Amino acid sequence: MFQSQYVKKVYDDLAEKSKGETEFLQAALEILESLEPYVLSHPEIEKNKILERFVEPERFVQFRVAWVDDKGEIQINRGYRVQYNSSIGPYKGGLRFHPSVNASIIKFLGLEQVLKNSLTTLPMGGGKGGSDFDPKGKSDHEIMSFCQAFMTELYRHIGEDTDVPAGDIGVGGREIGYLYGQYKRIQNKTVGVLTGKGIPYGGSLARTEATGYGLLYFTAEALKVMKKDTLSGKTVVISGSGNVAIYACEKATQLGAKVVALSDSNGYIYDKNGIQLDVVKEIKEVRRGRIKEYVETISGAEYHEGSKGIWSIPCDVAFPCATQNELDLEDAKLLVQNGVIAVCEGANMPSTLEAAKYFMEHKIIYGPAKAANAGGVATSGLEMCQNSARLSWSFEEVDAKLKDIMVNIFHNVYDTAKALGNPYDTLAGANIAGFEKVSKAMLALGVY
Ligand code: NDP
Ligand code: 2IT
Repeated sequence: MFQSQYVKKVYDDLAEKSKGETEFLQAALEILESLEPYVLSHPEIEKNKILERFVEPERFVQFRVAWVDDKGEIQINRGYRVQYNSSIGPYKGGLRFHPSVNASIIKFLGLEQVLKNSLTTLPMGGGKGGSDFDPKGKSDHEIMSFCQAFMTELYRHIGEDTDVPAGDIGVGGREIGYLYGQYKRIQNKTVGVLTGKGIPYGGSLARTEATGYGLLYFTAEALKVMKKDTLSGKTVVISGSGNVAIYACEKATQLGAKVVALSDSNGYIYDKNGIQLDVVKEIKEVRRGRIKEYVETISGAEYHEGSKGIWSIPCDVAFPCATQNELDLEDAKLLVQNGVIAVCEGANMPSTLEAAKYFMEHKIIYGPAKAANAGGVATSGLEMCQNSARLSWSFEEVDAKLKDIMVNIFHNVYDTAKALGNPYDTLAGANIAGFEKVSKAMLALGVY
């Protein structure tokens, strides 16, 4: 598995200390394995124990969130913030509200975020946070009560030059509004301490669209360079139907592809004529409904129970945009057998390591999450710039910068993979390209 005794020991020690943290160890293994060539050719990494420090978060906060529901009953949830690495800038990364959230998931997301943020080329360190709070079925008032209680603890750990959270699963514009409102009331300061804010109070145009659009800009560049091809006329499958999936679908359609499927955690819809996104937006963004409601409006569309079945639909390009480990080796084999040419990740770690390796071995264009979905955090970085300058840029200006960043990320990843001898090993390309800057900064900053 490992060629370097040093890297093996770092992983083994981490595994010993992190028993039961499966997602965290999965991400750490994927990263450490692919960093080996870099570590072997840079002896200063081992000498200065950079890897041991890199896998250990600078700070991990867990806190109680007590709030009162609409029935007057007290509810208690767990809140988290991991401040993983600040060597290249303030901690930056989303907040996830989902019942599955635990320390392992927050740490895997935080570790990935460190390398992702480095790849954007903007000065942002890595962090992540969230809660096991389940927003599903909660009233607007309950969402607000929870967000206020959450921020009443979180505010002391964050700041516009310290740590800047944003959204992730279960945290969109509504939640960011309530969180930001509470921060402002406590601190009496109007600063860019959160991103993904609404446009009237300091948000950036194109942040809502950024992760999905960025994913498509990355994929279009990869198709152009690696296969001399375009998205025009391609059949596309996208899992999920949240923020990332919706705007991936929008940009894919604009680029001439036909998106035939979307999903949620209950099941998936198949529309052979191409998904009508206005109907999906009405269901998901306005009514906060379920994806199966699509077939009530669109005749001829099908709904299938169970979200995994989506990978059995033949397609040219697949975009997993729901959650971690939603695509395993069996799904990867099915996609390849059905002729997929590119799989680019909108979600974080949606493919298991076996699935990712299978794609790369079969010369499928594989866009690893930390590269392909970096458009969201990159545009968060642009929101921070605008807040600091007390300016707001036009949609076109932000979108053009986003596109530049995504094209640049692809080339950085691809060139690094080529230099390693395998242009399809984008996983190593992304990990090494992201790690190089972080490790150089850590070396320069002295022992900490
Ligand atoms: P949303 O909350 O807007 O949407 C999440 C979608 O994924 C929903 O369709 C949801 O279905 C589905 N989903 C969530 N959990 C599961 C699960 N356990 N099994 C199956 N489906 C599930 O979140 P986002 O669109 O923002 O996030 C999606 C992914 O993209 C996440 O991995 C996130 O980390 C990643 N990401 C998000 C960025 C952003 O800017 N928002 C940036 C970069 C990455 P259901 O409604 O049934 O729960
Ligand atoms: O996973 C991610 O990159 C995000 N959820 C976005 C983080 C951000 O700070 O915009």
